[in-house]
Amino acid sequence: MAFTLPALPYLKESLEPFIDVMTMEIHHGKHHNTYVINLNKAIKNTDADKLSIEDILKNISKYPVVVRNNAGGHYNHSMFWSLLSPNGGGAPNGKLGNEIHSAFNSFEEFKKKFTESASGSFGSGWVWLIKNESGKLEICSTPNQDNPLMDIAEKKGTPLLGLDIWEHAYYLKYQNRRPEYIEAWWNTVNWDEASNRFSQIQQTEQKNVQIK
Ligand code: MN3
Repeated sequence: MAFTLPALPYLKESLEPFIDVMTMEIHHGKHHNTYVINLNKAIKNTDADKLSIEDILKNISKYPVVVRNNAGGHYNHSMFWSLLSPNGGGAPNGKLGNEIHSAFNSFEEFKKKFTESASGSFGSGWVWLIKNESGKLEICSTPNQDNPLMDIAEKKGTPLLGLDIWEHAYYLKYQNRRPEYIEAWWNTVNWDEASNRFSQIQQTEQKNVQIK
């Protein structure tokens, strides 16, 4: 089954002024679409053709680099769009809010650390908030289109939030001013979706415990 480009869950102009419509058009319609096309081409008539994107990522060391780049690109961007919202920003409530508070002392402290990591990462890549393998929340970054689900990742875990720091994500509006893009992005974060992801991880863990 071929992978497909997911439709945006909001209008592409609706994230203005934080993320401009031209960037959304090219980032989603061209960059992400190219990852989807190249992923489908790379896995055609291979075993990966029948797998979920998550199952491909978990065993990514078994695949050629073209699959790594494009499977990562497809997963990362699909997640990225779902974690943006015209009604985004603010801080998370509920369980995720509490967990961030206990891991980083405060939401402000978490935001500061995440921003520092995103501003300071060299070159193209992603910054993540993950639930790591020991069940703790952690900030980490990956180069290129890698992500923390990959078996080759330095820090492994399930991503709750991801920020694209490739220049294609911000250059049309912000040029070299990555810190301004990061500051603007916080206003678009869909914390409800991040909280949903957090609950889903907890439910999966509970099911796994019951099966054992
Ligand atoms: Mn991108």
